[in-house]
Amino acid sequence: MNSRRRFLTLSALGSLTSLGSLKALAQPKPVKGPVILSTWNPGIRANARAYEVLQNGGSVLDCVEKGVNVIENDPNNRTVGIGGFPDVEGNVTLDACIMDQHQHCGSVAFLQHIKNPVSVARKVMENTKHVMLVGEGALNFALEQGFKKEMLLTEKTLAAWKKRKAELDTKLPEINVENHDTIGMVARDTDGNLSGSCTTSGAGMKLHGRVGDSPIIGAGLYVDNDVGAAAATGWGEAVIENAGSAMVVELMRHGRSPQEACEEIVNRIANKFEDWKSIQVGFIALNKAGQTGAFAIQKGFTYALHKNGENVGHPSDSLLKT
Ligand code: SD4
Repeated sequence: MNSRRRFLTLSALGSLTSLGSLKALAQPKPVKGPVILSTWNPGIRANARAYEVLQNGGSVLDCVEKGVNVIENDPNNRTVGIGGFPDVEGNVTLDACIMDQHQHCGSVAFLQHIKNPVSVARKVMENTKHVMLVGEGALNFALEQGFKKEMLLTEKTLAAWKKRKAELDTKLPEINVENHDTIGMVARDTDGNLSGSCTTSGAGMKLHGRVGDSPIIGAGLYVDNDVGAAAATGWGEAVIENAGSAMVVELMRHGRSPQEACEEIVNRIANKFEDWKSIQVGFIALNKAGQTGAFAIQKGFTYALHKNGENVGHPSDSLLKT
């Protein structure tokens, strides 16, 4: 090789190397170890259990199921599982879904009398060739699978429902206040595999038969093991209309950070939903590298993050600041 050609080859190699290292610098440094992210303050308790499941050798799918079971089993939580707020006719009807690292998912909607809908959703995923069961069919399936029929309406929620029902004649439901605390959880194990879950009693005082975003794959939850995972909370109709969680994951696929992806989809919903200032919608997102993000329309959304061995609740940033 003559010396000029040799010089050109070497400098080309040199610039390739520096471009390569620049690119490497721009990549997020992967977080080591498991990362568990969930919605709202009860997420802290759910994360703690989820982490314990992983530490005891459970899979990331076990972790997102058992983690949110803690909140489903808590009668004092008004928006999930037993003690969940009833619909306008006084029935507690639950929605939930779960999704694993192999793109498999299961879901139940409008399910009554079973306090762990997310576990029924997992059985739908694992023991049927379907993704989603609803209403009586979902209940019969749950009973066949060994779940126990229970009274989900507690004395406390019944009293609160009666009071709310009386007020409804004079006052419309306050969306932002009444529909909080659905738990969505997304997690990554030490090997980088992702799973997610979402469970709720849905919007308080909803019409009987109404199904929200939480059991809809792509709306309340989405997981793509090549990219990341996202979950939603808030006014489900706005989330469904915009395929919320699937869009957050899709934006991450195209290079957005989890935070940027959550912000972009909240902005999109605000641009498209006429009455956006009177609803709450929040997203959490996690990518393959273990980076996380959260964003909401209204102030007050919180999330719980278990990372680097610490489990901490955080306030989320929001579009409306007051
Ligand atoms: C729903 N998205 O049924 C649920 C409610 C919720 O926090 O997230 N509450 O529309």
